[in-house]
Amino acid sequence: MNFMWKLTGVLLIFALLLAGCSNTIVQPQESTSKTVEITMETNSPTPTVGLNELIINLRNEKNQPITGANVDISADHSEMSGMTMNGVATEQENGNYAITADFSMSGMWKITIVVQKEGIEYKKVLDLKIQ
Ligand SMILES: [Cu+2]
Repeated sequence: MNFMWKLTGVLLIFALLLAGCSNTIVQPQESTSKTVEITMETNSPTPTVGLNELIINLRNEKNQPITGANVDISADHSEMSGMTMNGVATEQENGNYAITADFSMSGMWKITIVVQKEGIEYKKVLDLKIQ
């Protein structure tokens, strides 16, 4: 018996799926799940130029206040590049986190709220009109 193994045209194709290469940059994800509900209000219904208090409220899917979170706020004057301020909101009662911001100009400001809780990051971007 003569066994002839004719190995012709054996191509080894290594498909390297580098799906994990984006791990170096952790981008905050837009909060699409119901895990953290982020809402914001201001101390005045018609915020004007100058000091304004922003109150962020955090709720879970059962509408219970979320405590012990880290809440980073940044504000960008939408019509101008480089006019940015940021800070950490101070926790209050009932899932509220407050920060006082000095808006130097009227117009539309983009408020970016980044919430960190137990290693998970949630993000919400809102527009705020300063009169
Ligand atoms: Cu400006």
